[in-house]
Amino acid sequence: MTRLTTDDIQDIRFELNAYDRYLVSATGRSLLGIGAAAAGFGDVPRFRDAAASIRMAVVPIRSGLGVISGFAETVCGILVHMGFDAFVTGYSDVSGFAEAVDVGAQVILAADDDRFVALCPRQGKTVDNSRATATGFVAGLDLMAGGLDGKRVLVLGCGPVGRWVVEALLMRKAIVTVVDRVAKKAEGLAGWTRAVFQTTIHVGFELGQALSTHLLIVDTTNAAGVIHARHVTTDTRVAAPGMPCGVTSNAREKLAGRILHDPLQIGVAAMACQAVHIIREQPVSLSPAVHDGKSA
Ligand code: 2YG
Repeated sequence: MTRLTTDDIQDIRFELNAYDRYLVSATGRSLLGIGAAAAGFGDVPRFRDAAASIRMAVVPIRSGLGVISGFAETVCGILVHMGFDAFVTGYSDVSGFAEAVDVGAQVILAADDDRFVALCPRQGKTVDNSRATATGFVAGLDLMAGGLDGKRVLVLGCGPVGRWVVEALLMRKAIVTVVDRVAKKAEGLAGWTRAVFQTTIHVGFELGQALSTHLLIVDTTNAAGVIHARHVTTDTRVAAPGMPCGVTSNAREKLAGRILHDPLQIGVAAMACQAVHIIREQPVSLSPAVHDGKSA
């Protein structure tokens, strides 16, 4: 799990209109549209109305390595840009959670050193950034490629994001090959998909050969310089949620508008849209409130 730096994120919230223009040129949809697609919403305008009525709070967390300057403000800026009623709590940590609930936030976003989640307390549900990032980037690749059904897709990296990327690809009936620097991790992921989805994915053992034989690639690694210009053709499309970006600058130039990469935006957009989906599916928790261990 890569820890972002202030440098990685400090300009994001001021460049969201330009980023939307890029996303529309690459995928036909904006950040909201990609997030909505990741959460299974086809009709964006209807979704936008729902979004405006849902208040979201971002709570700075000081545990562990502490606050990343600009992190909460950037997450909030992405949500406001998408049309949500979002704010950063004045307090951090537990006081921030209490503040969020006191002002009626239905979704509370917070990150410590290990997890970045969107909480839906009234529904008793959480949305994890790793899984949302995976679904967001796969939705974007799907839009860039005009559908993934029956298409061969290469996934680099078999960590948490890689696993959820494979799940999202299999749900779109893609033909998946995974590669990881640690062969055992790739084999482990193949075993998991056989057990959970009764589906076989292919394990690639030679990175260069795998890159040269795939036009659709998802890079979830935290390595720089994995995808080079020699691996890129005019039909190659890359979704790269990994930080730092695994695509070299020459390869990015060659890819032109056929690459998706950002440190936070698509993942946050997918988290927010998934939270809206949870709230619309289940306006309030149906399970009886439990106090002192007894049902109320
Ligand atoms: O509240 C704060 O400012 C800090 N406690 C945030 C710490 C976030 C640490 N995690 C990361 O930097 C990334 N895993 C965030 C998600 C990146 C998605 N590609």
